[in-house]
Amino acid sequence: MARFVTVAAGQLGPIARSETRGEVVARLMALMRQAHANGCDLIVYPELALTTFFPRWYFEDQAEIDQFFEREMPGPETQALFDLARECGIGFYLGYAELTVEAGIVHRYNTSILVDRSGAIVAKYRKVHLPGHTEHEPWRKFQHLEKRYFEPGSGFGVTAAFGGVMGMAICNDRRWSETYRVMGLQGVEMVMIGYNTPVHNPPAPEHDDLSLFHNHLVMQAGAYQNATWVVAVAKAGVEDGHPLFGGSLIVDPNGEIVAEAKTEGDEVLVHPCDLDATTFGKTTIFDFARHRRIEHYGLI
Ligand code: CDT
Repeated sequence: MARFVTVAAGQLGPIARSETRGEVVARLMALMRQAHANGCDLIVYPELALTTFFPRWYFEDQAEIDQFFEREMPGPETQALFDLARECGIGFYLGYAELTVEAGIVHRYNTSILVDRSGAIVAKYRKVHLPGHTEHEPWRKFQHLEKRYFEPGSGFGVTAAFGGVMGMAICNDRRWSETYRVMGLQGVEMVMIGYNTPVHNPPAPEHDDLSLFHNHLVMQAGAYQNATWVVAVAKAGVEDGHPLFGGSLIVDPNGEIVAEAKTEGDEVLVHPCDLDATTFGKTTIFDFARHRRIEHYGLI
C-alpha cells in the first residue's frame, strides 16, 4: 500500500513586534484549519513562528530578550494550537525560541518540534548552524545576532512518524549539505525546514538578487542527493520595516519543485507526498551503502 503524507506548508506573513502570542496563534490556527480542510496530515510552520525575527536587534537587557522565548511548550498561549491539532487529527512542525533550565543553568535554543495527530510532541530539534555574529555591529542597518542569543543544538536525528522517516532542520541549516546527508544516512523521507531570511545580507549586498536562486539550489540538491521530500516554509514580507523573502516550497525526491508560494503573506501550499517515491533514489544512484567512498571523505 502506498504511503502518502499530505503536507501543508503553512507560510506566515510578517509578525510585528507589537503582535501578541495570542494573535499569532490565532493565525497559525487559521492556517491549520485550511490545511485540515484540504485533507492534510501535517502542517509545517516557519522558524521562530511565534514572534517577530528578534535577532535583527541588539538588546542589552536580558529580560527584554527573554520576552521572545517560550519557557514551556505547550504553554498557556500555544495550548490552543495543540488542542486544535488533536481535534483535527493533524500534526505540525513549529519553530520557536526555547528557554530551558537544566541543572540550574539557563539554555536558549532556536528550536523546532514535531507534534503528532494526537497533539503529542514526538521530536525536538535545536538549530545547529547559527548564522550571523555575536557582537553588536552598528555599521549594519540591522543585526543578525543568532550567535549571541542562542547556543547551538546537538545534531540531526530522524523520527518514525506519519508512516515515514521524518527529519527537521532550521533555516541556515538548509544551506549545508551535511544537514541532509546526516539525515539521509538515517533513511530520511521528509525533511521539514522553517526559515526567516532577510532579503538583504549587509556583508554581501551583491547576493540580494540571488537569494531565491540559492533557496531553490540548496533544497533541490538536498532533496535529490538524498532521495527525500523537502518541505521548506518561510516567514515572509516586511516585518517591522525589514523585508524577509517568501518562496516557501515543497520539493520531491527527484529535486523538482512541486509547490511554491505565490505571496509573501499567510498562505497554505498543499501536496500529497508519496513517501515510496524516495525508494528509487535510495536503492539506485544514491544507495549509500553500495556507492559512497568514505575512505576518500576523511576531511569531512
Ligand atoms: N534565520 C536564518 O538562519 N537566516 C539566515 C540568514 C543568513 S544571513 C546572516 C539564512 O541562512 O537564511
